[in-house]
Amino acid sequence: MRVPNEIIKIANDIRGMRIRGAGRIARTAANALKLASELYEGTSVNEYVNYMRKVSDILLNTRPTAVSLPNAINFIMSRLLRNIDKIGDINEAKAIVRNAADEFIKRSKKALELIGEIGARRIRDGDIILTHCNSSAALSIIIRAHEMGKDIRVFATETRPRFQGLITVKVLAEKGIRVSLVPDSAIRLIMKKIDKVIVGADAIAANGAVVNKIGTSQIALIAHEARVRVFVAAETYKFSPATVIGELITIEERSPDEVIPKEKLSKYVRIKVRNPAFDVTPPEYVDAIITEQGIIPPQAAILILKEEYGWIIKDYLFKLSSEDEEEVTTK
Ligand code: RUB
Repeated sequence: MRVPNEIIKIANDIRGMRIRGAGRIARTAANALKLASELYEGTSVNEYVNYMRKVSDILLNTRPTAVSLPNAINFIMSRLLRNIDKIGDINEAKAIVRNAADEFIKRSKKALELIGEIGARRIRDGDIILTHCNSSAALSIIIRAHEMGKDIRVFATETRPRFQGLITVKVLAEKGIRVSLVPDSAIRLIMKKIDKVIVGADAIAANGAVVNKIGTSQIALIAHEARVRVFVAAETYKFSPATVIGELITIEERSPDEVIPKEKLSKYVRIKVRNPAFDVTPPEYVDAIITEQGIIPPQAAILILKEEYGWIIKDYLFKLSSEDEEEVTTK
């Protein structure tokens, strides 16, 4: 069966950033799998599995950096594939996908709430916080601290070239939080005022390195210089199991049009415009990662990975060792 237009539209919305932010991308993908499953009209379980794999690939090919996307898809598809021998008919297969998608979305929303609760306890009355881009996990902490009655002030960067900082300031101002918008380039000047940096994450590697919106690593470096603490708010489904075996997280390179519109660029010759969308902050520049399971030092990322994704990691290691065997026998 061909992939329905509704799914192609969702994939295009993620690619075009009409749906954005790692957590939201993950929940949207879970919903898309559920919708695709409901729209499937055939009766063969095998064909259904192939169709669901195709839908998964289309969703996976939208944005490469947010690890929440493959983690959400794996959460659902692994439940289907693990039970494949026991599935009697198509309705049973569809029920597995529906329940897994609902469970993922429910857990994801609960995680955001818990991160808010846990993180807000780290905020002191009078704190001045700096945030970058637009992260629902980081906002959950800031908003919860405000709800607890703490008197806080926030600086938010514009976050060029897509200006997600404008969403952040709007949300915070609507909550009644005092907030100032600053250009990305003003960070070193204003860092003197800041008590804590709180940002989100698209991916966290096994060594605790944090991948987030371009500019995050500069902010962390400047914070380090000024002895300001850097907190990363991230659900456990932002942790990347593939990094345990040394895979790198792909940094998305987006269209140059986002930096300078085509008509303007044509006035300049022999210029290449680059637009990397994310960067990597080394663990040394991160003080703590706030997850729904508690606060961990970045160096403990591997423990979260072992607990949450031990089964995937075992799978990777098994594949690697069978590749080794193949190499030996073909030599
Ligand atoms: C968004 C971004 C956010 C993380 C975390 O990038 O870098 O900080 O995705 O967000 P983009 P959340 O706008 O390119 O998607 O905490 O909402 O998951």
